[in-house]
Amino acid sequence: MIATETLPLQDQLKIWNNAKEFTKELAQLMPEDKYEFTPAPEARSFGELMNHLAWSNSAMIGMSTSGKMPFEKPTRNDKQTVLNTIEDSFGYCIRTLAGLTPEQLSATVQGTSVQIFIWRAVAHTIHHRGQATVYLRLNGIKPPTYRF
Ligand code: NI
Repeated sequence: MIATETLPLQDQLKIWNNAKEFTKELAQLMPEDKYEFTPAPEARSFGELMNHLAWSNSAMIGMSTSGKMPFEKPTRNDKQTVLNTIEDSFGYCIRTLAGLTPEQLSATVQGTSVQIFIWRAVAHTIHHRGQATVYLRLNGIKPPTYRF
């Protein structure tokens, strides 16, 4: 194993907790009857987008830390399902990361460090949440100001 510098776990958990709350806030702002809204026919609906954003985190963190995906991909994209996915998936990631030892945090899985998987999950979240803010704007809803 190669010892590497990592961002302190407490700082990483702050980022994840903030991401969970911010994502939940966006999901709450979209009215239930707009969860089917899509800006282009080939793009995901708002519900699909938010489910994809949230569920992917548990898949990436689960695969890199235990080789397993902890949850099935959600099959419904209604508001309550999305809110549950956010709660379950981010909650899983926060609990899992909080329980990792420094050795596990700097481990390498199939040639890629766990830290890289974590960065990918955070970058993926920001990527899709940025899209979600435009979905809100297109429905006349002011998204919350970005925070970190
Ligand atoms: Ni994606």
